[in-house]
Amino acid sequence: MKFIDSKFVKEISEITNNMYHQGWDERNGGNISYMIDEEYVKEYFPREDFIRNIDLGFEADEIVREKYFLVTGTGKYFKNIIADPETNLGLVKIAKDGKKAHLLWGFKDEGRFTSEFPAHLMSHAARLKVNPSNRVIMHTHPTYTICMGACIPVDDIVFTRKLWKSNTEAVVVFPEGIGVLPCMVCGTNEIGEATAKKMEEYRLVSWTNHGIYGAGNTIDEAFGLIETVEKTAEIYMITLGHVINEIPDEVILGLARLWKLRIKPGVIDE
Ligand code: 2HA
Ligand code: ZN
Repeated sequence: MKFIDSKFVKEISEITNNMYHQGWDERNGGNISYMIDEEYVKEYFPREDFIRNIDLGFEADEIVREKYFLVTGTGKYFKNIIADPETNLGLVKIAKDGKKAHLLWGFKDEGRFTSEFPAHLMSHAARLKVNPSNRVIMHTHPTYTICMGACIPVDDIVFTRKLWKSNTEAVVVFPEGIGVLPCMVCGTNEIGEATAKKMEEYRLVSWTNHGIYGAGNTIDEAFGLIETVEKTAEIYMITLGHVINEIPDEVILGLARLWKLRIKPGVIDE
């Protein structure tokens, strides 16, 4: 079987098409990286003939060296991936020295990975250290999440509390809360490092005035986290200034008891 027909390419093609249709990924907005275990890569590329090397522009953490990532291309549009994955996606192996990536498949038009690949690799490294099963880092521009970030202080506890108080699903889906970064220049190592630092604690990081990062063991987990934040942010923004029935703290604590959740301390008074 060819790699283009693999479940990995299919999953990314389908989810990016879905995300585009949610209205989250205008133009070249958004990027995804999916770590693929060696045993699967070897099924498709037993000889590992590299097409070319691509500089990373930073030194990747040891935990992601010699690991394989299927990643979206820079300047590429989510809406176009499903029709032409081999141009819009690339499969790379991070070199042993951590400074470059070997291209195994894709980026057919001489392209390279997303400008946010530093943030992705640093986030993968941070998540893998707390959860060795993490495989996916997903970045996108969901409208209401960006609106909400613009309307509230840049603070993990405030954002988490407002989400938990607006939709009973929120605390159940992300009991650890959400990390928040101020507006920063994207595509840099600095925003990558700041994102990765938050990823030590959270699977979700909001980039104020820009979008969101989600992490997960699967595409479904990362997407599910982001869509729950976005749905909740939509509820928050539509009801902003009108709310009478906010979710009481006791209900949030009751949900935590029912689902045996370890919720982030300091968000709800106990
Ligand atoms: O890849 O979303 O953050 C385009 C972006 C940059
Ligand atoms: Zn972005």
